[in-house]
Amino acid sequence: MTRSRHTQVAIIGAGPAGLLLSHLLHLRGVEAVVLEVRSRKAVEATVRAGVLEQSTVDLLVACGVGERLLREGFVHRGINLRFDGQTHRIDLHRLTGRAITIYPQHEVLRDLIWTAVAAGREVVFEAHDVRLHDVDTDQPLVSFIRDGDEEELHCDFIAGCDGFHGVSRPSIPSGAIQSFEHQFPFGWLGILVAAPLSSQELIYARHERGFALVSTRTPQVQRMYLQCDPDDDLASWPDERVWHELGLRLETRDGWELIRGEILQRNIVCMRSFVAEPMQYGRLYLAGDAAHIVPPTGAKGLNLAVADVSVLAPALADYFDTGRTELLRDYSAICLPRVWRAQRFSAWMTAALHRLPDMDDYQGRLQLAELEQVVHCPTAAASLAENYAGFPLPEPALGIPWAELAERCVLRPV
Ligand code: RFL
Ligand code: PHB
Repeated sequence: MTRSRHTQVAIIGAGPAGLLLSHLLHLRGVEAVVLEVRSRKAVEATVRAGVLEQSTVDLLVACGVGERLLREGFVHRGINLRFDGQTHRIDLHRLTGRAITIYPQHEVLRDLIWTAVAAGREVVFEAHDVRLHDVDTDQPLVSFIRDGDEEELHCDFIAGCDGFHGVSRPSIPSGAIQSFEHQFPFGWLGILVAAPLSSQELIYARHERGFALVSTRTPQVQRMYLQCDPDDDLASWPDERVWHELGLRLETRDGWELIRGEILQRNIVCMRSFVAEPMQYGRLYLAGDAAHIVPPTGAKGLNLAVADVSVLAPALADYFDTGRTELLRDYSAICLPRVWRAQRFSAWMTAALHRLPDMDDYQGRLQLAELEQVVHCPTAAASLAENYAGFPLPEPALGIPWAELAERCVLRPV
């Protein structure tokens, strides 16, 4: 027999968007159930983002899930741009007063899952065949299979937080949303390495052979990326080729050395930009990668997901508290300017640092001139720094300033 019950908000996906939304709603006394197709173990083991903007850190700390982040995260006050054999530091903190924190995405997820479980909130892992029904009515419904049995979750709203390949966005009739998409003709090979730090701060390198990035996870584990063909097979990237290529692309004239180590994990990701407009349909609200994705060069995806739910949570809570619908109505309109700003910045960083397959020498020189402008012109450096360190979270509508909403959202747990 089909088990049937009701919750206020059905959240599809236990990524950063879904789990943080469920937490923020809980703090405002709104009940939600999270449905996740993968196992808890798989979710907690997925290696993805590493860079958190200041406003992301501030929100996670303010809402009580930032204790380990503050203890174990690494605050970086600058990043390096490397080109033509030279390294140029962009001092994010001096230029913006803000910094970034290196704390892996799966650690954010572990903190959020632990908090949900401790509070007795429901996160259904291995929820299969999730389907959305009647999203354009007042009584939407989500069906799914748990342990072989069908369940139905009646709800007031659905939050589609199931990433780019999820089921939420495809549940919206074609024609009700407009999609903007761009596919880049290259991918990234990402590696996790057991080695000490090669650099105190991230290095974004532009080279004739292609882009390279040196990032970190902990003092003992480093994260690095190499531009590659999106159709490359991992087998075509044996250890020796990876190190050789990283060495060439990161070479400097000042004797800097890349520290090698055992490659613990490797994967290839494709690079795509995408925006769905509006980010809502009927009683379904999309957040995070379900609504928009950016190439990872600007380190913006997770931060955008957090920004979305910082708007969606108070909007839903406002509805349940007062019956007002204005914030929900304006959800997309509030989020999209930030989304497009991140799209522009990510596309710009990507174009400035990558080698296009058909690039000629002239275009290569223009790329170098662009980077020279950034490192030598203070206003250009400030613009990069502002975008990279990130902007304050959006001011939701109804004239309620973000600070006041945040206070209502996080300082009055039920
Ligand atoms: P997620 O993380 O993809 O989570 C979606 C969840 O939904 C589940 N799901 C379903 N559940 C139920 N039913 C279905 N039918 C489902 N289909 C999917 C999935 O299993 C998953 O658990 O989306 P969310 O929450 O929107 O979060 C977005 C971020 O994960 C993403 O934007 C970032 O990882 C992007 N990103 C970075 N962002 C940053 O802000 N800073 C960074 O430094 C950064 N580095 C990166 C990145 C993304 C990368 N890749 C993999 C493209 C580095 C890389 C290499
Ligand atoms: C990462 O550490 O995984 C990382 C850092 C910076 C980026 C993308 C990914 O731009």
